[in-house]
Formats: sequence, structure tokens, C-alpha cells
Amino acid sequence: MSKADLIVGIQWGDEGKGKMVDMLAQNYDVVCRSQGGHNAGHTIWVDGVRYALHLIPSGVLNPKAINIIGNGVVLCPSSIIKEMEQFKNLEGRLFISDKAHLNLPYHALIDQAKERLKGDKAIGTTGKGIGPAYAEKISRTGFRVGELLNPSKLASGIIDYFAQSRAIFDVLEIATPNKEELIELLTSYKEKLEPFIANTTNMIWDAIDNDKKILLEGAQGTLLDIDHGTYPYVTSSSCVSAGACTGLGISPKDIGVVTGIVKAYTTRVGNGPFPSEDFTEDGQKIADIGKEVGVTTGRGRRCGWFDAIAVKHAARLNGCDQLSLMKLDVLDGFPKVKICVAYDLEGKRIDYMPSDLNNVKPIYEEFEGWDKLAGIRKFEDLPENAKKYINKIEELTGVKVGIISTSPERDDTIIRG
Ligand code: 2SA
Ligand code: MG
Repeated sequence: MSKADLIVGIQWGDEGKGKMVDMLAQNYDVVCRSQGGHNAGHTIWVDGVRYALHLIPSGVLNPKAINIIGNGVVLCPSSIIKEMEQFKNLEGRLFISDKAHLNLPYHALIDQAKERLKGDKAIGTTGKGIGPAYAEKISRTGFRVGELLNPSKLASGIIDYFAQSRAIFDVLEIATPNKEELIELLTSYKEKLEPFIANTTNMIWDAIDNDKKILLEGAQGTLLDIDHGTYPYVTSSSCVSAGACTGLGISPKDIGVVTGIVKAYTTRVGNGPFPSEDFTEDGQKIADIGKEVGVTTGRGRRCGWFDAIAVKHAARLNGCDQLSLMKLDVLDGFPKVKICVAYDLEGKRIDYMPSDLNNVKPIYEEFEGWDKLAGIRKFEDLPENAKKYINKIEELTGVKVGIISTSPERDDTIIRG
């Protein structure tokens, strides 16, 4: 029996999980996604070819690995079909849970209409229909991937749903789909996806029983988690490690090493509180050097300093065995770097994350910067100031920094024993 190792984002997403998962996927037999949808995104370069991944697990770039999209994901058929076109011979290497929920074109329309109606209170979603697809799952009015196998029955179900919800769709100005066109669309999805639809729960149990090496790939990040994030400025899935259990059908006892991925600073895309956001030219400099632009929507990311309070909280929620510190080189050349070591909550210093982050101000400690990290692959070779920065992160969060990334290159990674 094996245990499944897990990679989870510890901030507001975009921590650099892509680089870690791509590196690690080479050593795993099975790579799984358990939550989120095509709101996630990362780009991978292999032998000079660019691959954009949104729904397909990163193991797709390892020809020997099997990739599973679990029941906890919301699957947009048109998005995954387009993504699949980048690869050859996916049959037998990609499996989609028949219990995953469908994210259909009208979900994106609902998402975008609701955001428009919210005006300046908008969440800043990716507009991909993620919230509405999960909302229907929880309301028990959703449709599942397995239903694609019978397009005319599914089309009837969708048309009935539109009839029941007509008043709401009127407000959102969303028309009922034409039934013939809908059947045609769903049939085209079925033709492309049928070979990949499977009972993935049994598949992953078999992998565990047969001692396969399994990697669970998180999407988004802990502070965007529907329960534990900065609600309502969150995504609609369970981004924490526990979510991987429900999203794949495995028990907490099946989880092995949990690695929390953190950036050496903090970014956030979309609206909502962000205590250590830097509005000065330092924040802009981090955004420029770190190329902080969303992979899925092309939106600029807000930037700021490492928030040790938020990371300590997130690491505890996930049960992190280690942290993987990404993009440390982006801070190269800053004369001083800062870490948020505590919050000021209405004049009181606190060292924990309150349920509402809106009223806290960051309390910083400043550190001397360093010169250049690219190419460094051993902890001993890091500049003293970079070592001090990492040691401080360990001290403040209580978690070992086991992996350090010193450039986007796969090999520029320090793995500490
Ligand atoms: P949604 O679309 O309902 O999930 O949006 C709700 C909030 O979740 C945030 N969110 C993300 N934050 C960071 N990265 C994400 N993925 C893409 C990327 C985003 C992009 O890799 O860069 O390209 O813009 C992601 N997906 C969702 C979102 O910003 C809202 O705050
Ligand atoms: Mg991303």
C-alpha cells in the first residue's frame, strides 16, 4: 500500500506549484487533480515547446504517468477538449471521474452576469463559471460528467432546469439553449470525451493497493479555500489538503507527504483583503520582475511581502510537512526585504490570522537583501542574507523550508536533505 503525496498552495494561488509539480511528476506513476476547474492555469516549457495546462494534471508530460481528474473537479468539456489537442495518445493516460460535475457554457454566463451585477463588490472571478457550477452541485441541481454518455437525456434535464429557474435566468438575461443545438453540442463532447470517462475512485484505490507512487496536485491556494479563505473573496472549491480526500475519494490515512508551496513574497489576483500588499514602487518592481500576470485571464496580480502569519495559519490547515519556497530570486537586488511578522488589529499586536482579514495592518521586520541567486543549487552556496531570510520564515511559520527555487529553470532548485 502506498500513500499519496500532496502539493498544496499556501497563499492566494500562483505560488509556483506548476514548476514543482512538473519536476515531481517525472517520479510519479499517477498524478491527480481533486478540485477547481479551468480557472487554474500554468504554462510549461518542454524542449522549447509551450504547453498551457488548466484541467489536465501535469503528469501528462511524463509519458509513463496516468492522470486522473477526480470527482471534486468541475469540468468544462470545451476547455479540456482544446487542452487535449496539445497532446497525442492520451487514451489510457487520462481519466475523468464520471462523478465530476459539468461546467457548461451557461455557468460562465451566470458567473459573468453576477459579477457585473455586483459592481464594485465583484469578487474578481476568472469568469469561467466555477462558482455557479459548484453552487448547482451543492444545490443538487448540477449535471455530472457521466451524464454526457446520454446527450439527449442530459439535454432534456438541462432544458427542464432552465424552465424551473426561468425567473433567475430572466434577471441574468440568459436565454434557454435551443434543444437541438444543445444535443449537438453535448454529442460532440461525448464523441471526444467518452474514452476518458471512468470510475476513478476505484482506479485510485487500485493504485494505492498496488503501491504506485501517487501525486495530488492542488489548484488555487489555501487562502482562496471556500471554508478557510478570505470569504467571500475566495474560489468555490476546497483548496486545502483535506479537500483532496473528498475530491478523489481517498481517506485521510492515504495521504503521505504534504508540501506547501509558497512564494518568497505574496501575490493575489482578484479582489479581497491582502494585508501585506505593497502599493509603492517595490510592489510594482516585484510584479515586473516576477512577471506576475494571470495565466488564465491575463490579469495583473497584486504584489506584496511574505506574510508569515498567513503562511503559518495555512501550513497548519494543511498539515504541511515542509514548505517549498518559490521565486526567491525575484527578490534579488532589493537593498531591503520585508516579512510580515504580526498583525495590528485595532491597536493590538496579534500573531494569528483572525477570521476577518479586513481590519488588520501588517507589522514588518526588515532584512538586508542579497545579490543574485540564479544557478545556486546548494543551500550552503546561498548568500548569508538569503539564508537568514529563509531561517526567519522557518522560525515564524514553524515549518521546515525543504525546497528552494532559485530561478524558473527546473534544475535551479535546492532540495535540502
Ligand atoms: P473563480 O473564478 O470563481 O475561481 O474566482 C474566485 C477567486 O479565486 C481566484 N482564482 C485564482 N487566483 C489565482 N490564480 C488562479 N488561476 C489563474 C492563474 C488566474 C488567472 O493561474 O493565474 O489567470 O487570472 C485563480 N483562479 C481563481 C480569483 O482571482 C478570484 O479571486
Ligand atoms: Mg496559476
